[in-house]
Amino acid sequence: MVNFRNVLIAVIAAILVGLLLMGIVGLALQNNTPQNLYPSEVREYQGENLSSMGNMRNNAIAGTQHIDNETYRLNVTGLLNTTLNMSYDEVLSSFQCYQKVVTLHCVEGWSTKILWEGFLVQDLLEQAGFDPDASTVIFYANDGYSTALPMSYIKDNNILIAYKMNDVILPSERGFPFQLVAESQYGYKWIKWVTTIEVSNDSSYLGTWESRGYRNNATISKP
Ligand SMILES: Nc1nc2c(c(=O)[nH]1)N[C@H]1C(S)=C(S)[C@@H](COP(=O)(O)O)O[C@H]1N2
Ligand SMILES: [Mo]
Repeated sequence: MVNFRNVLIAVIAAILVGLLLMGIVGLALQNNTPQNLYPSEVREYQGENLSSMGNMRNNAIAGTQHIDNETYRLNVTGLLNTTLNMSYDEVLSSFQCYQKVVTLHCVEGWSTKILWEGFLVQDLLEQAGFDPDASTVIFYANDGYSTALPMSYIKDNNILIAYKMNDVILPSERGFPFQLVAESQYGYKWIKWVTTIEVSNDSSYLGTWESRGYRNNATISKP
């Protein structure tokens, strides 16, 4: 005769083992859930949805630059009263910072809408006593990349040089320590890993992509 007590124990044991297995499988599945690479980024600002940093491309000419904030210097040079040579911390503590939601459009056709935080390029130039008649501002980066923009564009549009995006300090792959937020200009003007800003009268200076055939005037035509 079947021992009712043994059957009951077997059934309970089977249920317990089943629950345990479901728990293990569940945990494994949970651990496989993709995590955001930038968990503290903001995705909404004043009612506007922002792009995620994790979805951005990176097709820099020489790959990601890894800049050490301890040894980094930002040089401001050219047609100025004094040249500036500032550490990362000096830049961060010397200028009023501003926030702006601006979309980057690459000529390849993709775009990304980000909350930027940084300093006015004009404030940096003012600190150095720039020649107000100079025509051009040339930017150079750690990977040998460069680009130039008219001084009037920099002055008239509150152009930022950013150290944060979506409330996160720029990661190396996104241009740490600074990326130019070249609002209304195609992505190749948004120079990353900026090391030098030069005030110049060479309005025919051509940057990296400009000298390879992309228009020096990279203004995005409104649809
Ligand atoms: N130093 C440097 N900055 C650069 C580039 C580069 O190759 N080197 N590529 C530019 C181009 S073509 C684009 S579209 C944007 C892309 O910025 P993102 O990689 O942060 O999205 O960076 C720009 N800034
Ligand atoms: Mo680009």
